[in-house]
Amino acid sequence: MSLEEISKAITNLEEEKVLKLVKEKLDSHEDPIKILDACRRGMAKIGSESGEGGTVFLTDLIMAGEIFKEAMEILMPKLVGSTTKSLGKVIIGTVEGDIHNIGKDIAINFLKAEGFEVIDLGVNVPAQKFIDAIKENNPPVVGMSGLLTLSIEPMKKTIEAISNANLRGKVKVIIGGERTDQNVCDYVGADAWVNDVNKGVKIIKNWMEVES
Ligand code: B12
Repeated sequence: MSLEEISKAITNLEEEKVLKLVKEKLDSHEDPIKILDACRRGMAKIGSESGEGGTVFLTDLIMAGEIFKEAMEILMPKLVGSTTKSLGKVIIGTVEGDIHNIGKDIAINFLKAEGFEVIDLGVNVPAQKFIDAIKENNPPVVGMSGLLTLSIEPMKKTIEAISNANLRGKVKVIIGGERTDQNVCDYVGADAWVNDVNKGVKIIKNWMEVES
């Protein structure tokens, strides 16, 4: 059984098969980092098939995220202490007043699958919480999710608060959610906007100078 089968099973959303193969590979003393990489490849593939003109649906992305999470739960204890190099930290939260988390969580799962360390601030996140998290974690990238028209002002307010705390020069800000576009991006003062996770991962990799 090859590691490629794990990648394929993720792309095909074969939950039980993925978990069985991950356990089998661990039992046969496969390097957990290689197993993780196989999971990542599967996530990258299904992610690349989503978005505009893609053949993968939202429910598939959610499912892939869930399968990845479960595989990680099995792998994590074996990975602790091994040398998986994080590609960098990303802080993500849904802005104040907004409780939509489906898109945020998909983005988080896909960024984790790529190897980023993601700090999830949750939903309805006040500006101060973003600021505290930036001070504490020093991430190069901050992601804000928002699906409501009413989320635009809190995004602007949060980015202004980050500037007022003299932290704006230290972080790139990406906003996501179906309601975002270039006008919203300019208005709130973000560096980039996305309404599809695949583009978001590419932009963040580009910022962190990670080869795609
Ligand atoms: C599911 C849903 C809900 C669920 C949320 C469940 C949950 N746990 O998230 C529930 C029922 C709770 C809900 C509540 C409400 N909702 Co609602 N909801 C939706 C719905 C149907 C789908 C949203 C969704 O999950 N989309 C799928 C995800 C995957 O897409 P996405 O968020 O855009 O994310 C993708 C990308 O944008 C990107 N992404 C997203 N975030 C980020 C962040 C970063 C950093 C990156 C890199 C990428 C990224 O990655 C994702 C994958 O590609 C939309 C309809 C729609 N067309 O969007 C309405 C919608 C967003 N809701 C709406 C409204 C009005 C509400 C309510 C105010 C309703 C009410 N009267 O109570 C409340 C809001 C309460 C609040 N304070 O937030 C409106 C907003 C209208 C507007 N323009 O403001 C919409 C558009 C429906 C409509 N047509 O009226 N909602």
